[in-house]
Amino acid sequence: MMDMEKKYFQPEFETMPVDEIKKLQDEKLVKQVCYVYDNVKYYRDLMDKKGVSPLDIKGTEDLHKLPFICKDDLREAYPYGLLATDVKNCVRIHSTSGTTGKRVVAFYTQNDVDMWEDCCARAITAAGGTEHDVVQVAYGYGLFTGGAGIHGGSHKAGCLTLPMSSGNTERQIQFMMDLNATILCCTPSYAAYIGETLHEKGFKPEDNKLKAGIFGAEPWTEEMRRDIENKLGIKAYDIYGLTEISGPGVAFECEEQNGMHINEDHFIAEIIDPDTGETLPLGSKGELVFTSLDKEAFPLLRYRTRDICVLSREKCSCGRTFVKMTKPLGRSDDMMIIRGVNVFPSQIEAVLLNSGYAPNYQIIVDRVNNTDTFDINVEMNPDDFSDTPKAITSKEKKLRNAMKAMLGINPNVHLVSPKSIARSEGKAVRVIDNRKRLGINI
Ligand code: DLL
Repeated sequence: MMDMEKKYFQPEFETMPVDEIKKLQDEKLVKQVCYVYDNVKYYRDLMDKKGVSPLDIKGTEDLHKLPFICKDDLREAYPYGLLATDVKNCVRIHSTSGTTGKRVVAFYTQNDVDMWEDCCARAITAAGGTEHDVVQVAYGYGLFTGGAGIHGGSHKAGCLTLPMSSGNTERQIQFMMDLNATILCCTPSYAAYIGETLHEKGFKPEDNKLKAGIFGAEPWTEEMRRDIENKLGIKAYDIYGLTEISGPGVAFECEEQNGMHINEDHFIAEIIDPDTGETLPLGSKGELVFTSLDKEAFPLLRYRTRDICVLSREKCSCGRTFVKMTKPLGRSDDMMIIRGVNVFPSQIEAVLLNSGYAPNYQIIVDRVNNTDTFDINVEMNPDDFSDTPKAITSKEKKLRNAMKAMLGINPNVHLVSPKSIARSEGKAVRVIDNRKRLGINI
């Protein structure tokens, strides 16, 4: 039986009546807009250009008057242009990939970290995490928000935290078994891989002490959920988030396992038509847009996530009143998530151009044994055509290292004959994502 006191991490917010949430959002929004206008020149210019003054924003119904902000703005303002406080007040930076190579950097004050960790603690508590639990954090630690966010949330939820980071599956399994991990947190594909390795080693689901998993950072299907649940003998919960807004925990699943509650006391969610920018009513499928309500270092108003989903305010049996989002159902841009890492074709193009290649390339992604495969075919320069196989291999290696430096993951690079990649009369087919056959919404 779940300890009732521990059903929610912050019940005063998580179960707040909907009209009170709205009131809280109204009040916080007015303050946040003034704060942003006063402290961020980039926003002041955007708002002035749109003819909106902070005085026009009296509550959430005025949200639509504010301009959008998107990844390109973050790139333009890199690195300090959207910072709303002095760097000396910041205690942390995290980062994710941007559209053309420049990474997005997000800053946090101590209050921002606290708020973010509270969100992650809510997710861990919703998955049954208490002081009796051992949380194995197998998300990457470092610039990626996965490790740090869940780690902080696990501390706050009072769990014993195992900061494994990702990789080294042998060690993951040894610690999982020896230290009686009860909650596993990692990307769903890594969870499936761990499950498979356990199975290959002859372990049965009942041999481990795991009871739950909190998996996110990349798209996964219901089939994958059942597979992971069966292999590990656990209940698998989805978790959503993005670096720009804080990291994991912007939204999290409860015991219903049917959509993720958005932490509405800290973020307002909207759904817009990705083509027109028009705000769509609840229940419509469209692009998810977030407005932060109390961030100090890196507040974003109407940030376009490019994730396509649907919001619903149907009463949830868990008692939480926060609006729910479906899993992302696709993207309105060309970002791919490969082995949990965000990859844009434009980054690959930038590496090719910097390395002296023409941008004639094709990316082929697939998932084999629960692991993403990542191949890039690149047309060699006509002069290189007569190179020895050894020289070509060495060029491929050089290009692969440059890709790794840009993307953070290693693709297989294949130099192919000049003019061998099909030319297209319309939009070039740069990406062949065979994971779609598995039903994954890339
Ligand atoms: O992936 C934060 C995170 C870490 C979330 C750990 C959950 C767990 P970014 O690297 O900035 O942040 O990537 C954000 O990843 O816009 C979505 O497209 C995708 N994404 C995140 N969570 C999910 C999920 C982290 N549960 C981008 N399902 C987002 C599908 C997800 N896609």
